[in-house]
Amino acid sequence: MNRDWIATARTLSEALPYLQRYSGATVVVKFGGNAMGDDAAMAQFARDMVLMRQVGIAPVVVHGGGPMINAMLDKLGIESSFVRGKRVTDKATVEVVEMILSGLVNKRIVQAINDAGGRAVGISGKDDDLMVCEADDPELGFVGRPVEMNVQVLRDLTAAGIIPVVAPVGTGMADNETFNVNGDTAAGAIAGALNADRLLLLTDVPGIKDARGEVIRETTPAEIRAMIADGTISGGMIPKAETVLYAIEAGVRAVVILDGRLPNAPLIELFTDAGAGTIVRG
Ligand code: X2W
Repeated sequence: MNRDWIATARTLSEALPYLQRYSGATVVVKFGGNAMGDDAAMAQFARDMVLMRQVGIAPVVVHGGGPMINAMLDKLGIESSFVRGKRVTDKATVEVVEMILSGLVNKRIVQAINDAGGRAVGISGKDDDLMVCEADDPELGFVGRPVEMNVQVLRDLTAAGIIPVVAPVGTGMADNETFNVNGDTAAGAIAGALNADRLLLLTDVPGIKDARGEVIRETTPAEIRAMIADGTISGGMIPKAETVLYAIEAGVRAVVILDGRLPNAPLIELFTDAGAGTIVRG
C-alpha cells in the first residue's frame, strides 16, 4: 500500500473528534483582500468552505477587498487615504467601494464556491437590512459603524444549506445611505450577532506576535488589551485585535487570526491538533 494513502486515511481518522465537536457549529470566516491569492488559491478556499458545509458546519463568509478597491480607484484617478486602518470615504469613493465589493469580489467568491459544488448566495449588509450603520467618525466620511444587525437572513440561508457570502457594505438609518464598513469590523459584528462558535480572520500575517516577534499560539482578551496598551500590538493589527475583543464580548466562543495564504488554513485550524495562527478564547 502506498504510504501516502495510509497517511491520508490517518489524517481523516484523526479529524473525527474535531468533526464531532464542530458538527452544527456556526463559523464566520473573514476572507481579507490580502489573503485572496490567484484563481487556484481562491478555488482552494472555496473547497474548504464546501468541505466545512459538507461535514455539518454552517460557514458564513464575510470578505474584504481593500487591494481591489485601491486598483479601481487608481484606474479612475481617485486619490485615497487611510486613518487608523480605515479608508477615508467620500461620495465618489463609496460608489467604487460598493461596485467592487458587492459586484466584483463578492461574485468571484460566490462563483468559486458554486464551482466547488457548494451553494453560495452573495449579499451585502444592505440585503434584508442585515447591517444598519451610523457614520463612524465625521473625519472618515461614509465609513459605517454597525449599530443594528438583522441576521435572520443568514440563519435562513444557512438553514437551507446555503453558504452566505457577505460584502461589508452597510445601509443607513436614513433613506438611500451607503456605508463602507471595514471587513474585520463587519465580520466581528456578524459573528457577534450570530453568537458564532468561531470567527476566523484570514489575513496575510501568521497571527499576533509577542515582543520578540514570535507568533502567540493562544491568548486572552486581557492579554490583548495589555499588548495594545504597551505597543506590542500595533499598526494594521489594531483593528483586528479590536474586532477580537468586540466579538468575544458579544459572545463568540473563540476568534482565530491566521494566515489565509497558507493552503487549507481553515482546515488546519478546525480539524488538526496543530491549529494555526493565534487563538483567543473568551
Ligand atoms: C474597507 C473595506 C474593504 C476591506 C476599504 O475601503 O478598504 C474601510 O476601510 P480588506 O481586504 O479586508 O482590508 N473599508 C472602511 O476591509 O478589505
